[in-house]
Amino acid sequence: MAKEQTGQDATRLPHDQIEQIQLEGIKKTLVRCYENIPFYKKSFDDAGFDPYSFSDLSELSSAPFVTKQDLRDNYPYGMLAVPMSDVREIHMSSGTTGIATVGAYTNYDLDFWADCFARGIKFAGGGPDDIVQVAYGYGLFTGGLGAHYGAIHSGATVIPTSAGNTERQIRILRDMGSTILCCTPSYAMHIADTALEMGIDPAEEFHLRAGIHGAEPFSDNLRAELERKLNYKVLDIYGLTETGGPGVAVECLEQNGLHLAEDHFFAEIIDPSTGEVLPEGEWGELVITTVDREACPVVRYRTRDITRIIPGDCACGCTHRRIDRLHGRTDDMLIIRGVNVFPSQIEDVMKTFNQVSSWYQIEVDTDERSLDIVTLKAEVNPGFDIDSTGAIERLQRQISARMKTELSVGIKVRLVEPKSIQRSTGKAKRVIDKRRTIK
Ligand code: DLL
Repeated sequence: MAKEQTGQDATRLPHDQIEQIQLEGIKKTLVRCYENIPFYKKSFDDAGFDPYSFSDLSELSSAPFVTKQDLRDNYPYGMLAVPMSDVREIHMSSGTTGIATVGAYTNYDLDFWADCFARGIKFAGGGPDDIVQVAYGYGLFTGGLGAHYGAIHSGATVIPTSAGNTERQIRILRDMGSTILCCTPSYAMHIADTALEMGIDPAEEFHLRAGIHGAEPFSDNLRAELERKLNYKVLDIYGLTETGGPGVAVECLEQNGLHLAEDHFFAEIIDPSTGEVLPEGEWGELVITTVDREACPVVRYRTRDITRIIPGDCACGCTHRRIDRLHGRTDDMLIIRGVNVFPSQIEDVMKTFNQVSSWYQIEVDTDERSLDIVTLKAEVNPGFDIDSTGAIERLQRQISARMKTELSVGIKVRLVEPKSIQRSTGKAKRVIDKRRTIK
């Protein structure tokens, strides 16, 4: 039987047509939120925002924001805009730092979610001839099923390995001829390193054309290393549980920013301290309004993620605007003696030293004067002779000096043996903030 083919290509619509879709969709979304979700009724009324008179996208900036805390306060079903009988599937954020946030989907929501992820597969040149191995975790996390539905939607064959069982994962990659790997970038690195340890050269023995990696920030240098080790193209995919999971934006082969799925998500960049909308090109916090999400629409959701809208058109021909690769979240930003630094920037500088592997953690603590002390703990590569006299100290000093030149921050560097930092099959834990621990 012929595999499913998707219909019209939404990624090539003229931009004024996309804006028309956004206007019509958001008009309905505002009214549906106001009439069906008591939280929005109160917050619009309190802000004096009239959803019925909305007639231009620029007016959205006068609507109030919604935050993760608002979603938590309305746990579990307070943000539903449809009757439960219309809900087909529910996902949740991990909730490790508080009450989980709930994301529900109608049939329509599931369809467009699949389509958004499938855009990434198509950007990678994928389709019915591809085998997509999904090594994101299946379950409440949106990565596994989002990639799964996307692969089916693109017409490809899907192998739902889920995260973990890395040796089996590697055998499947080699034996089944998987051409697209979907997982977090840190897990892709773990797969590559483990394969090499097993005596399998993934660049030679895997058949990958692309990796669709997201759910955590990763530097350009880490991307380059993945591409070298796995002999494929890495495309970055972005999304979050609160807006329906992966597929809000995804890179094309130009690797020059992530195309928003603007027919489903309206993006604004704001100054996180004032809430003011920033002009195109400026870095700030991404705020998302869902255009047509039925079960859990969000109006001006503050993602806390830092990016910018990239001005201009993309050579790939996709007409949807791009966001830049994410540096990190406002919550992850380190302020070291007044200088703002994201962990991925530290990673980028660290990765310019080929003696150092991709496994690192950043420890933040305070000294007796309450000043922040940041230590980069990073593994050396297996070939590096950790015992040779003075070599480690020399390298540590060099890395530290380069951090100072490139990022203007003082970072202590502690190099450790290979495999001494815990591996993760999902999102890697890069920052250990000891300041937040009660001693
Ligand atoms: O991480 C959804 C996802 C799954 C995205 C698979 C991509 C691939 P959450 O667990 O709710 O959802 O976490 C969302 O992860 O606010 C960002 O801070 C971060 N994040 C997601 N994608 C990227 C990315 C999924 N490409 C939070 N680059 C978001 C950097 C990312 N950070």
